[in-house]
Amino acid sequence: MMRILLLGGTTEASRLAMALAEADLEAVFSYAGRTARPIAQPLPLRVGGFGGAEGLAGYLQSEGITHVIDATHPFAAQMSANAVYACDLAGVDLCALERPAWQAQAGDDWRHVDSLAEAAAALPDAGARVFLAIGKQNLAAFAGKPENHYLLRLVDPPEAALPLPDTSVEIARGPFDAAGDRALMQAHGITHVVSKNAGGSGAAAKVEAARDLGLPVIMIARPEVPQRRVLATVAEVMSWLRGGAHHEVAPAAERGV
Ligand code: 3Y8
Ligand code: NAP
Repeated sequence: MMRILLLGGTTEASRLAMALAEADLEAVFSYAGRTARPIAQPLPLRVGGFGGAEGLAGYLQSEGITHVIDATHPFAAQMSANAVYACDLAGVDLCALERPAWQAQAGDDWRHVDSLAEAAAALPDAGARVFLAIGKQNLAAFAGKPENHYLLRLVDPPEAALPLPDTSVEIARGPFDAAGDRALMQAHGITHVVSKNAGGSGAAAKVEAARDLGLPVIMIARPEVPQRRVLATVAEVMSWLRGGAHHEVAPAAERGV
């Protein structure tokens, strides 16, 4: 009997959750608990860490999970690494549902960097007005450049003091659109955009808006994650579950449902 753990937190994870629910497959959706009110899902939900890779391996065994789908964000590298290790340990099938990285297009002025520290180093020392739309977990990396103004976009209001002295804070949850981001960036006189190469559509608006406005984007490349099976669409994951994976499951028609 197939029992799926879906590691979520992205647009693709939410789309896959719909497909699993419609196919009446047994699955549980997992959030890290990073936000106060995550989007509801059409699957049973669990929220919070597992307690490292060992904790995840224990969860897989105690919950009788047969398949893990890692549909977390490309920058959720720790979760993805833990999933590879835990599935290996527990002998559970794993596949990642991952959207391709964005590629620079005509009109883009990207500065490619490999880390948050390099992104901070790529900024002017003072006087810039920076759209820092990378969430709240990584702001400390920019504390070395306090002479710039930062427009921060956060999912929830910050509880603690921010590590940057000169900020405007926008509380908003994606997905975002280019027109809205263009207006936001003009209203704040933005001169630089910092972005993770998240891929997908939910975070792309600021990159499109920067192209329209002729602004430079400091684009942070994705962190490395260990080798695992990677699929790019919900359809591929559904056929993997029905066919390629070790535990066979008959198509719905044959199951008489
Ligand atoms: C808790 C679940 C869905 C998922 C929607 C996607 C799209 C909208 C765009 C910007 C960039 C950013 C951030 C972003 C986007 C989607 C997707 C995506 C980027 C929620 C969600 C959770 C999170 C966690 C949050 C991080 C932060 C990153 C904000 C829910 C809304 C910047 C990534 O304030 C914080 O602490 C935010 C933390 C991790 C990155 C960071 O390191 O700070 N996502 N985002 C997940 C959990 O608990 O497991 O609350 O509903 C999901 C989505 N955010 O179902 O439609 O798929 O990418 N999320 C980035 O791309 O740089 C915003 O502002 O332009
Ligand atoms: P991370 O740094 O890779 O993971 C740190 C720890 O958070 C993990 O080791 C795990 O704790 C816990 N965790 C992460 N994702 C989890 C999940 N889906 N379910 C249960 N526990 C999870 O992760 P992150 O970058 O903070 O991302 C956290 C969540 O936000 C993920 O759902 C991700 O998809 C979503 N998200 C992240 C970004 C981003 O830019 N990072 C963007 C959009 C959405 P334990 O070790 O205790 O198991």
